[in-house]
Amino acid sequence: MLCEAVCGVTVETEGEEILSIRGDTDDPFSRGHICPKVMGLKDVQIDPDRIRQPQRRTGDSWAPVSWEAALDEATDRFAEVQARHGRNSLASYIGNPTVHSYTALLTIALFAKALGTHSRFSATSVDQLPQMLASLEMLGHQLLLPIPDIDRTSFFLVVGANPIVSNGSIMTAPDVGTRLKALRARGGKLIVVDPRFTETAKIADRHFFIRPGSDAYLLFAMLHTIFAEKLTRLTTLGPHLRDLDEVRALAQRFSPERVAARTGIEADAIRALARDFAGAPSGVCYGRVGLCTQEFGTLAAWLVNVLNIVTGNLDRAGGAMFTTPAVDLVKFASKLGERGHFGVWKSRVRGLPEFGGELPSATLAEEIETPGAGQIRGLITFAGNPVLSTPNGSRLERALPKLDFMVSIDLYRNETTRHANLILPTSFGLERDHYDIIFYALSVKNAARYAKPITTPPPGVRHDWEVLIDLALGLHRKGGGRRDRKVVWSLRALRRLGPKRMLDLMLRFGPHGKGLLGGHGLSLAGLEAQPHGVDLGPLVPRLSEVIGTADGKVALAPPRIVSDVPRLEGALERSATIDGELLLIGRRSLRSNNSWMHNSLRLVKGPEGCTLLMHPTDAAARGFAQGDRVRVRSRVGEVLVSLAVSDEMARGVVSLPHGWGHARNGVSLEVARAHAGASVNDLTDELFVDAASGTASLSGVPVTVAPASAPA
Ligand SMILES: Nc1nc2c(c(=O)[nH]1)N[C@H]1C(S)=C(S)[C@@H](COP(=O)(O)OP(=O)(O)OC[C@H]3O[C@@H](n4cnc5c(=O)[nH]c(N)nc54)[C@H](O)[C@@H]3O)O[C@H]1N2
Ligand SMILES: Nc1nc2c(c(=O)[nH]1)N[C@H]1C(S)=C(S)[C@@H](COP(=O)(O)OP(=O)(O)OC[C@H]3O[C@@H](n4cnc5c(=O)[nH]c(N)nc54)[C@H](O)[C@@H]3O)O[C@H]1N2
Ligand SMILES: [Mo]
Repeated sequence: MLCEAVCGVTVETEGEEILSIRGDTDDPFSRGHICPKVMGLKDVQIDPDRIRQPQRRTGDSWAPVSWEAALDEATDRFAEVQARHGRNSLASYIGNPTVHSYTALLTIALFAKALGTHSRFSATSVDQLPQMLASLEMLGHQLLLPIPDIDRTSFFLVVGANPIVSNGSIMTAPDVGTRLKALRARGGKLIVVDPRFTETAKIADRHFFIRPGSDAYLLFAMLHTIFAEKLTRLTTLGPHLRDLDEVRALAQRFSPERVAARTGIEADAIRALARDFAGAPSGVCYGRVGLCTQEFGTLAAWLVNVLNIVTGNLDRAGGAMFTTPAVDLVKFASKLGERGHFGVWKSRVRGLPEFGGELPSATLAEEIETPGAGQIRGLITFAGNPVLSTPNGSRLERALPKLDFMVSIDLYRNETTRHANLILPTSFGLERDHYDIIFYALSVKNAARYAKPITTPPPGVRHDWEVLIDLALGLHRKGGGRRDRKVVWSLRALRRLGPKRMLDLMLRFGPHGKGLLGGHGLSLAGLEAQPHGVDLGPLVPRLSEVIGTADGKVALAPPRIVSDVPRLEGALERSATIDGELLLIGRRSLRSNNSWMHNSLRLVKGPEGCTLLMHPTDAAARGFAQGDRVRVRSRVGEVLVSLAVSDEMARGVVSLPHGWGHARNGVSLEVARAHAGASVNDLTDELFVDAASGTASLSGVPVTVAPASAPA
């Protein structure tokens, strides 16, 4: 409900009161595991600052308003914006918690179609976009994401992910710590490549510090070695690969010697790592946020796949596999002809490519600020906080007041939603039924579980899907949005029948389903009868059944990705920093969830969460001591934070977590304001993107660090 690990919980209630939340020991997948974040389920639900009735802003003051009046005003104003300035002048930003609500997910695509705008943004372009793009270009479907088979692998190479804290991402793996310990107990190896000696690195066999943003060089050099030493293992996949020679030729240009200085990893170590990986009985390379949100994120995500493929590890046990989920989104979308698209149109101001109909969030502020046809004048945010989560959030914060009208569908009046004219509040967590449609599709085992609502939503809120549909249909009635009868018909049908019926159909017609008439297999009623969830077995090879490329082959060197290799090569000799600069990266904490759990006292109390980590040598060179207040500056801005000196950090690299910075005006989060911290995205740069995809380069931002007393 708020985490990718889908851990089962047992909730004890008395009436509407939640007495306790514990790990469900009968859940076959999560086996009773939970983490501190689980208490967010209760704390957010009962939070006095939570919005429980629509709110309307006049100037700086807020007043409750009825749903009817709110929806009427919102659709009036947005229809007017679109009538005057064209459909693209209305924008939407869809945030991360959307993926935790199956009802929102089943509605959001129709909602987007109904708005009929090209000005769509989401958290994807500050997150996994490069992985989706690599899948689209290589495998023919943006959702066909390879998942590490960690329960059976003998070599797990983790590059730019920290599953011990994040609980695993695009790798649904509840209790991942126990799974990684089991890997080592059976003689397997866990290797971590990260500019910080992370919590995951601490339980690994080996950790390599890497210079931020240089993963594509490392991966290329590993491939260089594998090709040069003839360590490829093409197995049964061989005949189904395209462009192997082209990849070999590209890898030839990146010898371990050539990339050693740039990556900070010695040539011999790179060679040894390549040999160990290729020589392991099975192995899988896995990258996540640190790999994606960097200057060469698309190349790095592509090379991770290439490495798994040429070592014979794609689509086989212990390698990178494809989940066979009970709700098979890849198959459903393929049937509808929706495999994804890329670069079909470009952003108006900077010309960055759309992906799956969305533009990079790094362009949102400039699209609001820059006059001309298509300038954004209306905005709907849904479960998102882009002021804290997208690069140069301060610029976006300055741009939002320039909008003609803004609506936020959210639980809180926070750094973003406080700029809205209307906030429309939704139900949350235990107040609604739940099925992890996305995370069971990215899971290290095939599994499924459906949960009924446990408590009743406050009377003044509505379910997220109801709000989305009512906005879309209202807009349509007033002449806004796209004139598409099929979409309107579908929205009406969904409003009448509800997403639960749709989920049932998707389960019945999924790979484990029972169909319409009966027989064995899953249906919603069947899942309801098994509240602890069902184990649907280990991952099985299935690439040939789901691959979406025209010729059914895996494209190893997709032109739209390899055309970015010259940029990578061109940057090899260039230093990322000038004298005195450090490279900034992020980090996550077990007691925090992006930007929206800092209002839970039990999660934020204790040691300060938002500190700048710095290596002792770098601190000494600047005369800093533990706990000093420091001023961190980048091209776009500066923040004041406390310093934590730590040899966890690579030299020349500093780390600041994201999601903080709650001291802004107008924010109604009492606890979070008292533990405000500063926003790392006041330092990240909206112009620093992975040029291939437009994904924000949140990692590897050059900064200087001075004493707080230094002039601002
Ligand atoms: N407790 C908690 N759990 C969460 C979240 C949360 O906020 N809190 N957020 C959830 C979300 S939305 C997501 S997407 C996932 C993310 O899941 P992960 O990707 O596993 O989480 P991160 O902690 O961001 O891990 C990224 C790692 O990349 C490293 N890194 C940074 N730059 C580079 C680089 O250039 N190269 C390499 N090799 N490494 C680099 C960082 O030091 C960090 O250790 O976590 C989810 N789980
Ligand atoms: N520098 C830096 N920036 C990052 C990252 C990083 O590692 N470093 N990580 C990036 C990643 S991976 C992600 S996913 C993004 C997240 O970016 P966003 O999705 O923009 O931000 P969140 O902090 O997840 O904010 C979620 C919002 O949804 C609301 N909300 C929670 N539950 C519900 C619900 O059920 N319904 C509704 N309607 N609203 C709800 C919360 O109140 C909050 O306002 O941040 C990105 N930004
Ligand atoms: Mo994310």
